Amino acid sequence: MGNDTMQEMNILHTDTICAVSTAPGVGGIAVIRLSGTQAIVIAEQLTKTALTRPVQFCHIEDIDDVVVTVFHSPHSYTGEDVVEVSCHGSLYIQQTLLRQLISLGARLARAGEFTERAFLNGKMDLSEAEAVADLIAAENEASHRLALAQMKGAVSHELQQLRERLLRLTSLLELELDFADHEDVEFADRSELVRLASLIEEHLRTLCHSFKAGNAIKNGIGVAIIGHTNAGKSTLLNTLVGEERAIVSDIHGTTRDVIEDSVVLNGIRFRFIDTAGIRQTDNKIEQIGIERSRLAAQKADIICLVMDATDYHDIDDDTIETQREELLNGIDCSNKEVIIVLNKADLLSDNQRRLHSTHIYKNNIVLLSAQKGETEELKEWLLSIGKEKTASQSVVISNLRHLDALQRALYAIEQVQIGLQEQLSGELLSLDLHDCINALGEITGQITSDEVLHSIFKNFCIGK
Ligand SMILES: Nc1nc2c(ncn2[C@@H]2O[C@H](COP(=O)(O)OP(=O)(O)OP(=O)(O)O)[C@@H](O)[C@H]2O)c(=O)[nH]1
Ligand SMILES: [Mg+2]
Repeated sequence: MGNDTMQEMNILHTDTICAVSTAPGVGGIAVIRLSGTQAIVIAEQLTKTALTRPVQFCHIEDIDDVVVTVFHSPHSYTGEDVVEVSCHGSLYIQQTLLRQLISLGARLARAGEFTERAFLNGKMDLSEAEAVADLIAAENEASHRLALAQMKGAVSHELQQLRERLLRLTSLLELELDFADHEDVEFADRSELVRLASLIEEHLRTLCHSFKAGNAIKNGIGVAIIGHTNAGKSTLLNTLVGEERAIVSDIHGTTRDVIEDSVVLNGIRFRFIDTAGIRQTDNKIEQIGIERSRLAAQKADIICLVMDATDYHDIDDDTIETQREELLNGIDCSNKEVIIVLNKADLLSDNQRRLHSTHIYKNNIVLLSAQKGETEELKEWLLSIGKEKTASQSVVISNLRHLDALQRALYAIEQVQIGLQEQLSGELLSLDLHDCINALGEITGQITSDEVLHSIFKNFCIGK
């Protein structure tokens, strides 16, 4: 976005906004936030007090005793004058104060409008603003750490590095264009251009690749529990999440729909998805359920293939292969981990156990009793996969909008590389180079539209 547009938007945003910034509902304390040119004047009228100190105790007649904190522009979250009124957390007090603020000239803030203003006033770039929403939504250690790093500019810093390399590439190309005007000067050496383009390509590829880890951290790792009817899938789900989420019965075909619940293990979130047992059936509803099981398997990062150990005399390699084919037929498992869970271990005789155990160590098999809550080994296994899936060598991207822009930037730089190979003219190369720079600019918000901004900030909470 150009400077002119920025200024226009700033003018549009000079009205003073207000909102309750604490969670909706009753609490010990609630914070009402005001931001805009009239914030301090309006707060002074509300409290009938001259707000001369940064933090001031005030009595608002017939309503409440409050603490008012004043942040003068530009040293505030939004960059504007900001006032925070901490009142007692009754809904009645919150509503009454908001009504008074509105009657004094403030208007209710839209979702994310405070952060939107912080972005428009240059307090943070767009990727940092988006990380604020992620930080608020973070519910475990890994996603919190990721959002915090992004809010503190990890992605922006990375993009800045890329931008510098791209600008260097642009200036080399421009130099070449200048040379091209003098026919007597030899064509510029392009090896530095090739080297820089390949560095940029590699950098972009690493960032795109990190999305997998970012997504696993932010949205959790999907674990689909798949198997024949009555194998004990729902029992396993209940044991893993520690509550009776799914109905368990000895009737085959009990579960008809997908049931999802998540658990955080060692700071990583796992989304367990119980599914309808797979079998041949004429029942229409059950058929739909089975189709959903397949979809869940397709979408999952990990598949737990649950088998009833008592159904097999000896769990040899062929049996496992047949089961895999039968249950995962047509599902692309190339990017998934499949763990075979041999359930109902408590019903096995010592002899059967011995027979099974020879194969267990060879294949990805966990022998357990879901009913008896024996899931430690399975959890350890899941964790080791989870750690791998959430680990990344580089700064981690976790936002789909960023991934989309990075992929476009990658495509553009690949075009530059092809162009270099084919000895295309500098003019043609610079077109693709600009596409690359523009795509990156969309992430930090240097290039953006109202529409994009609106779609980003509408997902924020009101008051942030
Ligand atoms: N002894 C023993 N019984 C189990 C175990 N796990 C499940 N069961 C029993 O097996 C039966 C089927 O369990 P579910 O968890 O409903 O099986 P499911 O795979 O979800 O079955 P569908 O929903 O029909 O596909 C129930 O009677 C459970 O109590 C186990 O580890 N040991
Ligand atoms: Mg079930």
